[in-house]
Amino acid sequence: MRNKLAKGKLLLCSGCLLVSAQVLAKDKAQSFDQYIAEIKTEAQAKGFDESLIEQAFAKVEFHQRAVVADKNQPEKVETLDTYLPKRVPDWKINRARELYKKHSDLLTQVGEKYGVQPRFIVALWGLETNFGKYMGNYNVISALSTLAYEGRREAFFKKQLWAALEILEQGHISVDDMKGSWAGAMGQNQFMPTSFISYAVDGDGDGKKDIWGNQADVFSSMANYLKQEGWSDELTWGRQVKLPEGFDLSLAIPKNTGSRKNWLAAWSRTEKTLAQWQALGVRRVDGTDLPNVDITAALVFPDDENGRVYLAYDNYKSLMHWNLSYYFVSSVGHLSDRIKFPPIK
Ligand SMILES: [Ca+2]
Repeated sequence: MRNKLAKGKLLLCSGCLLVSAQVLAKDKAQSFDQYIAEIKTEAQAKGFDESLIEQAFAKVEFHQRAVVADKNQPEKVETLDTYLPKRVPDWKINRARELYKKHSDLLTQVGEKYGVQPRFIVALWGLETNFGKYMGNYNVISALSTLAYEGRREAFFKKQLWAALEILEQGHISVDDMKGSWAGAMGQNQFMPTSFISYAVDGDGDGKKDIWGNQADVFSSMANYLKQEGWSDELTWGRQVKLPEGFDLSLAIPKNTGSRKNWLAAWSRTEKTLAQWQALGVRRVDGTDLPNVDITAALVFPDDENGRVYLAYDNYKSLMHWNLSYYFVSSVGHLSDRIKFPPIK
């Protein structure tokens, strides 16, 4: 009898929990709907056409996974020596070289127009989406709405939403085909909507900037990004170097500068000519002299002074604008070097 009662209580209790979980889920859904209603009003106030707004938000959904992914970005527990072989494995190098060859006419044309060596376009393409294979399957309006609603970076994601509406308004893509990552990075080059507005171009001249499906648009948009951010095809990205014993480590950019602004300030404070670095005892990783060219470079430690050391050339700054991450930039540089050597026949 006592057992039965206890069991009955337990059942009743789990029933209560189930009901309250459903109520919570419903509350959450309702408040997301309310949030979308507010967003739509705000979009109207910004001057977007009412039918465009209705169409854009017609199938909007709250993506629980987007929020979970945003809160669980992996912490870095690697060094560049363990990271690079995983991020730039041999198969990816081979694939990059194959695709470089396959698209060489288009790449040469785009590279000359924008002044960007094609190997960097292919390297970025490979690292962002495995050469267009993994663009993300989230509806961008839903992903951005979810992240704005979640609130941790509401202002940022609302800005991305307005940019996404502008892209739809300009007719470059339909709402249903506007797919991206959980964070709203879109297409084969993973441009956030504001980057699309700033850098995307119509490479094939059909009137649309289609970074999802048109190869000329994808390559041209990437090259245009780099060019707008100061790229020079007379330089490479940087090179791995060796430091002499007792080297003054304060000559390098500190590891964690906290922001792009601080990082650029540290660059300006520490950059020197290659001749000056040579005089300080810095050498190529094989021990030979640095190139005898009149350019400046800054010293970076993606891990710390015991890890890999690089002399970074001005183009490194353009790549750090694309993604403020030493690991990302090192991967792009490394892959681009492997596309260059040995020469593709
Ligand atoms: Ca186009």
